[in-house]
Order: sequence, then C-alpha cells, then structure tokens
Amino acid sequence: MSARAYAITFRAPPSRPISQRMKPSSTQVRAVLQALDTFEIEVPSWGFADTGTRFGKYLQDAAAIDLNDKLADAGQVHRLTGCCPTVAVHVLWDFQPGQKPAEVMKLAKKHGVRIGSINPNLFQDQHYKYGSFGNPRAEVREAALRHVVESIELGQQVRSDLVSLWFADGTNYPGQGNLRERKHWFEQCLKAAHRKLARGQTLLVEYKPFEPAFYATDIADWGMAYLMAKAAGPQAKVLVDTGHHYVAQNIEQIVAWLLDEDMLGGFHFNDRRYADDDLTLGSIDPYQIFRIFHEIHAYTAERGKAPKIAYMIDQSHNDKPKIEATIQTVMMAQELYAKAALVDHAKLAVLQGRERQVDAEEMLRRAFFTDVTPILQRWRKANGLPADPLAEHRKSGYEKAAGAERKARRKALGLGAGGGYA
Ligand code: RM4
Ligand code: MN
Ligand code: MN
Repeated sequence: MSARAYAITFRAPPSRPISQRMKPSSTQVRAVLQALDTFEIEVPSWGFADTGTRFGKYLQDAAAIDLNDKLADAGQVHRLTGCCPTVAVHVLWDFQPGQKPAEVMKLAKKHGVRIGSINPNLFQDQHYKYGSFGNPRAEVREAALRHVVESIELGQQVRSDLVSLWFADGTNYPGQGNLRERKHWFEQCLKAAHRKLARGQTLLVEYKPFEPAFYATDIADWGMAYLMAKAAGPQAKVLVDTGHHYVAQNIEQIVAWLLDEDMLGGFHFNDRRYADDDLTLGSIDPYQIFRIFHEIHAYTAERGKAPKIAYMIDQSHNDKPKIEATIQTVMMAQELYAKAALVDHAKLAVLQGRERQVDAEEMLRRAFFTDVTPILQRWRKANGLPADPLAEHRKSGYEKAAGAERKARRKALGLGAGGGYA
C-alpha cells in the first residue's frame, strides 16, 4: 500500500475532545433553526382516545370522549410545542351523522387548531368482511367509493387538502381471491375517487404488509402503493407509515426513491419492535427516523427547496397518558429532524465521491449523537414556547382537570367500559 493511500485510510483521529467535536458550528445552528421553522407535524385524533389491542383496552379518565375533547387535547399539544397546527380525523370515529363541517371547523378554531387529513373508514362495516375497493361484490365496492367521495367532499368543506386512504383489504387463504382482478378493482375505484378531487387536494395511498389480512394484502408494500397512486392520477401520492414494514427493510431508501420520483406524499410516524406496534416514535430505533430525515434534508439541499411532505403521527397510546405520549413524540420528531439538519451535504458529497466510507458514515453518526437540546430551547424561546413542553404540560394540571371532568361526563352519559374503538 502506498504511503499516500495509507495516510488517507488511517488518518489520525482529530485531537479535539469528542465533546468539542460534537458542538455545532454557527452554520449548523442556523441550519437547524431554519429547519425547525418549517417543521410541522400532524397529530391524530385517535391518539387522544382510549385504544387497545384485540385483547381489550385499559381505560383512562383523561382520555377524550368526543371530537371536542380530541381537539382540545390537540390544542394543548400545539400550544406547548408550536408545531402541530392540524389534527387528523377519522370520519367514522369523529364525525356524528349530520354534523355540520362548518361547526367542526369552528370547534377546531376554538381550540387553536385546524382539521388536517381526512381518513375514511373502509374496514369496520360488516359488508367489508371481504374487502372494500377489492371486494368481489360490485355493490360493496360502490359503497366504499361513495364513502371515499364523501370524505373527499368533507375535506373540501373543512378546507383540508389531504385525504388519506388505508385499506384493510386482502385475503386470508390461498385461492380465496383473484389477485389480479382485485388489483384491477382497486385501480378503477382509485381512478374514480381521484376524479372527485378538487385542485390542491391530495390523495394519499398507504400500504401495510399484513394484518388484518394474513395471506395477501391488496396494497402490501411501497411498490404496490406507488403503482396504485400512479394509476389513480397526478394528485395521488404514497403514504409511508414507518410501522408498516418488515423488520429488516431499509425505509430511508424507500423514502429516497419516492422523493426522487416525486411520489412521497407523507408519513405516518410511529415506532415498532415486531409489527405494526404503534409505539412512540423513536422509542425503539431513533436512528431509523434520523436516517429518514437525513434523506429528506439531503434532497432539499440538492434541489434548493423542501418537498411538500405531510408529516403525521399515527400512534395508539394504549397505556401511556395520551397527551404526554403525543408531546413526547412531537419533541422526538423535532429533535431528530434537527439532528439530521446538522449534516453538511456538500462535504458529505465530497466524502462519497472520494470513497471515504468511514468519514462519510461518521458525519451521520456525529450529527445523530450531537446534543441539539440547546438549539431546540433557543428556537422555543424565540417562538414564545416553553423550553420543555412536557414539563410544562405536567405543571399545567390539564391532565388532572380533564380526568375529573371527563370521568364525571362519562358517568352522566352512561358510558361504561365498552364504547367505540376510538
Ligand atoms: C392501520 C393504519 C392506518 C390507520 C388504521 C386504523 O394500521 O396505520 O393508518 O388508520 O390502522
Ligand atoms: Mn397508518
Ligand atoms: Mn398502522
């Protein structure tokens, strides 16, 4: 090996102590503050309600009972974090039949938030036993399409530009369905739904490998979601739910490819250990989310413009206090987004071009291990927000007051341990 190659390969480690090497430069601080200025994340209404597993659910006094409670809780999260102005809603779980969209908008406004993505429900009604858009019965496919169209119209009425589609469709046994025919039904229904979109509305197509179907899920992975979104029309994009992948899958590569194809519509963030666990973001693998954000920042740096991506949370806080879990999630998302913004993309490109594998990887590792808390606190202070939203929430007494009031209201309404899923 030549002396020159030796010098490159075994470059002596920098003599400065690690703590100093991890201290962000003023350029990095600026990059992080700028990134935080544009980062918003949508909270799910169902994250404030009592949820559980198929084995049952444990109830919390402070859990939201109705849409007003959910919007109030979301308002508390936004007041403290300043980056959650919208709330995702599930049509079936959140809207009463005949409820006026204008009233819902007013309610959201009262709590300082707006209605975000509209999620139709295509899995709870009995007629969806064998699917919705993939159901062999034409009348069920038509009913599913009607519900999606109603959801699109509802989105227009509440001035929300996202309709988010997740299908529980699939089959449980080999031979049960014609896989290609089901694909065709999906294409037809998605096209028909797309025709109803207003300008500015986006249709998000989510995928999930299994559950509730355990043999063949109709939209099982990002490639299938990509094809379905393409078939639907130009306003349809792919929705990546971080929990909807097999364990070893490289999610950031999927993100990079979808970005490159201009087909990444948004995220449902959560963490997982086994399957679709819906655990708190970053509780198991924060580096995974960092790597996803790194791909997005790299793309933004290259194009000079941030892509339009809907960052959304999709979690069920089965046994954690719900607002605390949501604040924890939002803070984690901000922190990882900030850490990823530390990476100097021009420098990384040089290292990549020179095949400096270890140094390139170190750039990512160092960014990940840098403490960005002081920058986050500075950003919060500049925006009139508490330095520690979680601590502030605990201090506020919100949970206790909500618990007492909702417990009494549940009793007055005669709501027992049963109740709807969300
Ligand atoms: C799915 C998926 C969807 C959610 C449904 C209820 O696992 O993540 O986004 O709406 O659950
Ligand atoms: Mn999801
Ligand atoms: Mn899920």
